[in-house]
Amino acid sequence: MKTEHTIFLGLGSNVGNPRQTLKTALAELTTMPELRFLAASSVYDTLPVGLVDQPNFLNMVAAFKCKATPEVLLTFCHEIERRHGRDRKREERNGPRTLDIDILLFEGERRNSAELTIPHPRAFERAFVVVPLEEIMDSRVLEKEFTCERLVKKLKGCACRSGVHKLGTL
Ligand code: PH2
Ligand code: MG
Ligand code: MG
Repeated sequence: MKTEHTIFLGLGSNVGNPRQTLKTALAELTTMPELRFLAASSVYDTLPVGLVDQPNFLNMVAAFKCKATPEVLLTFCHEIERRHGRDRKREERNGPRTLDIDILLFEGERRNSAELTIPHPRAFERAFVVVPLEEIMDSRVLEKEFTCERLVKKLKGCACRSGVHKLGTL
């Protein structure tokens, strides 16, 4: 039996039918044999960050137990994005997208390559991640640097809490 690691994913969408896309994407993640669903935040309507002239996003965060490596998990995320019409070759940086699935944290693992940086390099400065993440934090122990207390402290230190509005459950 392979070990399971707690992981946190950030989901976002601002093209097409974002609510339906998030719903389907979460269901697709949940049915993967390597992933075991733990918790999902509410859905938030969020002001676009990075490139402001685009529609608001819907964002949420979900936690799973994962038996795959971060690299394999990333290929799953990309495959689900692709199924929802995402074309990475044609898109603008920080621009509109049908579906974005980001690996925010992966218990016990760090990465620093062009393809994959874990913990996610910008996530903890962004209200659209921080606010939903706070909602599903509990006593789950993450990698040493992200024990729950430290993560909560880091999140509390984020000055960027505006521009996100809770819509309710998915
Ligand atoms: N994702 C981005 C860039 N800007 N803004 C919001 N509100 N939500 C996002 O998910 C988002 C963004 C790049 O992935
Ligand atoms: Mg992404
Ligand atoms: Mg992203």
